[in-house]
Amino acid sequence: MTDFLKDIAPVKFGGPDSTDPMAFHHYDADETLMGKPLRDHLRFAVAYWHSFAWEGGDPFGGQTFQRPWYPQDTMENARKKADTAFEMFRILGVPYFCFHDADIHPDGGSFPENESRLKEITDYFGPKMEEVGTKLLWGTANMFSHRRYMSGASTNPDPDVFAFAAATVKSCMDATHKLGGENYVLWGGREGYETLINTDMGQELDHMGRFLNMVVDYKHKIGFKGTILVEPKPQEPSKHQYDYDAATCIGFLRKYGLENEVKLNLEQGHAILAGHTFEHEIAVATSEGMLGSIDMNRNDYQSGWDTDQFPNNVPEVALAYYHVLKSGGLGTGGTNFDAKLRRQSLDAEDLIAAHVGGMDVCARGLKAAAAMIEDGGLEKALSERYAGWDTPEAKAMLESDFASIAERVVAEGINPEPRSGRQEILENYINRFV
Ligand code: XUL
Ligand code: CO
Repeated sequence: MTDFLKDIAPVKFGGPDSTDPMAFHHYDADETLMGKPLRDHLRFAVAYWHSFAWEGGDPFGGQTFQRPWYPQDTMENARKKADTAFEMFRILGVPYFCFHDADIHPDGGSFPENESRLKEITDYFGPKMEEVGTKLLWGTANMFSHRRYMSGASTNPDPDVFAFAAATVKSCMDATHKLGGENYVLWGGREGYETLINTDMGQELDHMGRFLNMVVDYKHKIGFKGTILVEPKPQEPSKHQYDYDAATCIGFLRKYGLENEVKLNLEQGHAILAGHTFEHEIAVATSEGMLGSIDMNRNDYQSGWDTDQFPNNVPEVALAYYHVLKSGGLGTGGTNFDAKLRRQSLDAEDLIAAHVGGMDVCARGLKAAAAMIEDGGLEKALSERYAGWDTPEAKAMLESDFASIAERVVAEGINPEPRSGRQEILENYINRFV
C-alpha cells in the first residue's frame, strides 16, 4: 500500500440509496444491459496524465498538489507514481488506463535515452497490469509539451522535428504493442498554425497525411491489431488546428487514403470548443463508421478553453451514449476519463471521488440511453418524420433529375405544407429517461 492511498478502501457498489460518497451508486460492473455487463459497454479507462502527472498548475500559478512521487524528474519517482497508479486502478476496479510517454517517465534529453526509459518503465508496468488486471486502452506520444515541438511535430517546418516525432511515435507504438494496447491515439497537439504569414498550410497537411500513413504502415509491419485513432480538437493549443472536429478529420483521412485504417477518438470538451454537442461529433463519426473511442469529460460552457472537468451532466452523457449504442457500441474503444481535478481538490479522496462520480454519471447516461433504445420512442419519431421517403415516388426522385422533378411538381400540383418538428415534445420524452 502506498502512502498516498493508504486510507482508501476498494470502491464497492452501494446502490442508488447509499449515502456513502465513496461508493458507486449507479455503476455496478456486473449489471447486464442489452445482454452485456456495464463493464463491457463502458470500458472505463483512467488517464495517467491528469491523475498522476498533472500537478495542479494554471496560467497564473504553479503546482498546488503534493504527491509522494514529486518531483517527477527521476525514474525512481516514475516507479513510485506507477505503484500508486496501479493501486488506484485496483481501488476503482477500472479495466483500462491510457498514457503518453511523457506521463510515465521523465524526459531523457535525447531520443535514445527517451526510448530506453520508455522500455524500462513499460517493463515495470507489465507485471502490475497482470497482477491488478488492468489493461491498456491506448498509448500515445506527447508531441506538444517539449519546446522542440513548438511549431508542430509532423507539420513542423524543420524535417529534423518530423524525424524526431516519427522515431518517438515508433517507440510509443512498440510500447503500446508490447503491453497489449487495444488502440493507438494521435492527438494533433500543435499540428496547426498561429499565422499564415509564416506557414505553408498545404505542405504541412501533406506531411501530416504522410506521417499518418507511416503510422498505419508500421502498425501492419509489427502486427499491431489495435485501432489507430486520431483525436479532433479546435483552436487549442494552436490558433488554427488542422484536426478541428470530426468532420474535418474525416475529410483529411479520406484525402490521404486512410478512411479504412483510422478512426476517431472523440472528446466531450473538444466538441464544445468546436461549437458542437458531443452527440453531434459522435453522430458524424458513426454515420461514417469511424467512431473509435471516447474521451469523457465536461467543458465549462462559459470559459472558452479546455477545462477537462469530470462529467456530471446526465442528459448530455445519455445522448452521447444513445448514439454510441445505436451504432453498435465502442468496439475496441472505451470511455477514457480525460478529466482532471480542480486545482483546489488536493486530496487522494478527491481523486477517487472524481472517478467514482464520473463512472456513476456514465452508468446513468448509458442506462437512460439503453432504455430509450428499448422503448424506441426516438426511433419511431424519426421514422414518422421521414416516412415520406419510404414511398416509391420519393425513392424514384433520387434517381431522376431536376427537369423531371419540376415536371412532376407541376403535374401533381406539389405544394408542401410544413409539419411540426416536435422538438419540445421529444425533449419531454427524453426527460422521462434521464
Ligand atoms: C488534449 C487531449 C489529449 C489527448 C491525448 O486536449 O485531449 O490529452 O487525449 O493526447
Ligand atoms: Co483527449
